[in-house]
Amino acid sequence: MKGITANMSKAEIVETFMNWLRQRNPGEQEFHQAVYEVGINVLPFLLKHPEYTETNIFARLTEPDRIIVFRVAWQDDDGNIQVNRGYRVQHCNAIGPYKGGIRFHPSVNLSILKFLAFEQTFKNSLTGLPMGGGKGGADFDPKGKSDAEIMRFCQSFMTELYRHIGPYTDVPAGDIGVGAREVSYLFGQYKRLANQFTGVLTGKGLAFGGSEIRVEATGYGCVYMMEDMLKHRGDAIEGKTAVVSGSGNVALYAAEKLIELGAKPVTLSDSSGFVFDPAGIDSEKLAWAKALKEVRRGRIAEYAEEFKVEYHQGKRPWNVPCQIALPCATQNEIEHADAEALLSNGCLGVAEGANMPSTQDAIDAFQAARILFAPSKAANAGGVAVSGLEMTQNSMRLSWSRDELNRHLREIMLDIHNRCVEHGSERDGFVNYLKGANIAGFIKVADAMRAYGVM
Ligand code: NDP
Ligand code: 2IT
Repeated sequence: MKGITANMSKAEIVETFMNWLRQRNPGEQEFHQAVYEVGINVLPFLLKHPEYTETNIFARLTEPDRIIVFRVAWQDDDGNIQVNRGYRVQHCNAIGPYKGGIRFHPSVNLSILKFLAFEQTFKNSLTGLPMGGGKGGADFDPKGKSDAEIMRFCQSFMTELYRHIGPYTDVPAGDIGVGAREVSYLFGQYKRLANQFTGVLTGKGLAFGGSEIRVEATGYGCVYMMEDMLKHRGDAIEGKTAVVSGSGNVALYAAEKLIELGAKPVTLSDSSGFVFDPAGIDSEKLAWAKALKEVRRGRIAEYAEEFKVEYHQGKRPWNVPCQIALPCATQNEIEHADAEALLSNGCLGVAEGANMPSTQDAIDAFQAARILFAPSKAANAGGVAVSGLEMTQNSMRLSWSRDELNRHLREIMLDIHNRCVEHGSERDGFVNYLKGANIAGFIKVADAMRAYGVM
């Protein structure tokens, strides 16, 4: 890359690259953060691999293949016409069709979707399945909307998006604010416009091409990753106290798997606060929490009222003592002071269920303390992995059993763990899972890009 010379230190190389990136993408802080998190490992690796440097692959990978931005107009229940902005970032299809979720949240902007699509490309590569990276969404707030409003919004959103996606082009799925209900409305509208019943979205209902285990996959996969990291250190997940943030799709099924494996989740949260249940969230209480969040769409504060436990309004759960922490809500929810609090309370490991939940200085603190740290592109890859298996089943026009899919998910997570160990082990035996995931994810995409020539 221009400006980078062989005699530069690693820090100078990363800084030179980041200056170039920041100038090209002004104000896109989350995107800068995500590229830095990969660049600190991949840029030094490139020095030893001129085949990638000569072809300028990392710089090319920071430029999405294309970005689609569109108006989404819809009518609310009072008859008012509302307008939102819709996006699809088609980041890289070097190893398969663009694949990644759709997020509906008022904070959605181009920086957030570019960071998510960039991350998705490496995550999908790590799964070993043939999927490229993409992400989409809208600055639409589903909170407080009626089912009819959600339906009209989804139909309007898909009316533009449908011409840009397809089972061999781009296969969206859910993310924050997009669950089974929204995927169903989106798929229904796609099917109607395209007059085709194809595997164009994943996370579909089981009655119309969905896959067993997809709902559970991200949360389960995250706990499997923690289990494998602990095993690799000669430890076990059984008996560990776990702090979980979020109370959505990822958090609820992470808690479910923790309980099943004999660990004790003690917190859940939402954007209003967190509940602390020192006795542990057991299966019965979790079933209640699932009904609260998935059916009644209530707030987590109600859990505290129901089970007479503490509710901490406006706070995140990282000051609660635990051995393992699973951030499963959103980006940058663990800041440096939170990381310090976790460490001083004896936390042994963090597995990121959410995408980029730890800030860079929080990651630095975890790594300096040599605790187990699984970055999101490895720890939450189970969701998209089962999405990949949903695509496979749709192509084959058959459905696999729950046991078979859980077995596949378990194997894929172990394989990701082992590839992190392969590429991230340091001389003293410490495994830098972030470095391992970044390099393993990068190599496959980079090799495909080199093979295609300049494009
Ligand atoms: P959901 O919409 O089901 O749940 C999101 C949860 O996070 C809710 O409890 C929500 O609280 C909370 N949350 C969202 N935004 C914020 C915020 N700004 N501050 C505090 N809390 C917040 O989403 P998912 O569970 O699907 O996604 C959670 C994370 O996991 C995201 O980072 C997503 O990208 C990632 N992920 C999801 C996958 C999937 O398969 N669904 C796969 C891989 C990663 P509230 O209701 O108050 O907004
Ligand atoms: O961040 C993610 O990996 C997801 N939201 C899931 C993507 C997918 O296509 O299943």
